[in-house]
Amino acid sequence: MKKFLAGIAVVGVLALALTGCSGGGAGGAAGGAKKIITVGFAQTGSESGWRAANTLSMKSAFSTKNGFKLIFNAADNKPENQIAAVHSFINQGVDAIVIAAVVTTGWDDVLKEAKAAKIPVILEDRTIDASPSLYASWIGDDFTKEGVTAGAWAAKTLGATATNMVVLEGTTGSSPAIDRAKGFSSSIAGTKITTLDSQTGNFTRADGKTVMEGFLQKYGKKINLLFAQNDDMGLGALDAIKAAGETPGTDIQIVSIDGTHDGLTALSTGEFNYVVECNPLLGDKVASVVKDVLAGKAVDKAYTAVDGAFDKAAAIAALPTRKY
Ligand code: GZL
Repeated sequence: MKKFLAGIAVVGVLALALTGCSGGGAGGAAGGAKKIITVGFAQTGSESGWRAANTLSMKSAFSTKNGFKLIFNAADNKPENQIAAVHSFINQGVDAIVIAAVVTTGWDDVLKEAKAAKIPVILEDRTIDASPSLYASWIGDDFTKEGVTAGAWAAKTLGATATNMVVLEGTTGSSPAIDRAKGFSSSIAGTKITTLDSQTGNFTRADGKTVMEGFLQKYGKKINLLFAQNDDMGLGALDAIKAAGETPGTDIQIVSIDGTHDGLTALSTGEFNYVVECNPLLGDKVASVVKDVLAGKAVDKAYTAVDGAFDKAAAIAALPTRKY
C-alpha cells in the first residue's frame, strides 16, 4: 500500500503517517496520451461538506484540459442508484469507471459485468467487500486509523474518569462507518468510557441534529462525550446541544472526523475538542491511476492519503490556508 499527499501538505497536531509520495500527477502521468478518456464516475451523493470537496476535486482532475470526458452520477446515497449508474456506464462503453461506494456490499455482479466488458474499475474514497480481482486500485483514506486516532484522544482526555459517550454513526454499511467504529473501539478498550447509545446520522447535519436531540431527550445531562463520525453530523448536533441549554465542547466534549473548514472552525471556537482529518482532495491521484491503468502500467492495489489531526491551536493555524 502506497501513501501519498492528497491535494495539500498536511500540517496538524499529529501526522497519522509519514508519506512516501508515489509520483505522478494527473497531467504528467499521461505523457503524450492524446485520446480523450471517457470516465464514468459513480459518486455517493452530496451528503456533506467533505463530499462537496471530494466532488470538486474529482471534477477538476477529470477535466477536458487533463484529457478526460467525465460522466458524473450522484446516487443520492442510494446503493441501487449507484449500481444502475455503473450499469449505464458499461452500456455507454466508457473507457474506465470510478466508484465512491455508498455501501460495501452488493458489488460483485455489476463489477463482473464491467470486467467482462474489459472496462477497468478504480475505487476512490470508500472500500467494498468484492474480490480485489474486480477492481484495479483503490485510492482513499485509512478510516480505521482515523477511528484509532479519535479514540486515542478520547482515551487520553477522558478515559481515566467515568465518561458516558454517544456516537453519531455514518451511513450504515459504509466502509468509513464500519472502520471508524472499529478503530475507535480498539482505542477506548479498557478505559472508563461507556457507550450509552450509537445511531446513524447518515453523515448529514440534519440527521446529526435529529439523532442528537433524541439522545439528549433520553440521556440529558448524563452525556459527557460525543463521537461524531464526520464533522457535518457533529455540526448538526451543536444546534441540539445548545437548544438543550448545554455548552458544546464543555458540558459535552466532541471529537469528530473529516477536518472540513466548518469542522475546524468549530474546533477553533472550542465547540469541538478534537478533529481527525480525512483528506477529500483525491482527484489528481485517482486521475493519475486511471491513466496508468489505461496505459497498461502496473499500479498498486491501494494508495492511502496522508491525514493529520487537529486540536484547537492547530485548527487556528491551519484555517487561513485551508483548501476545503
Ligand atoms: C470518508 C467519506 C465520508 C466522510 C463524510 O472518506 O466517505 O463520507 O467522512 C462523507 O463526510 O459523507
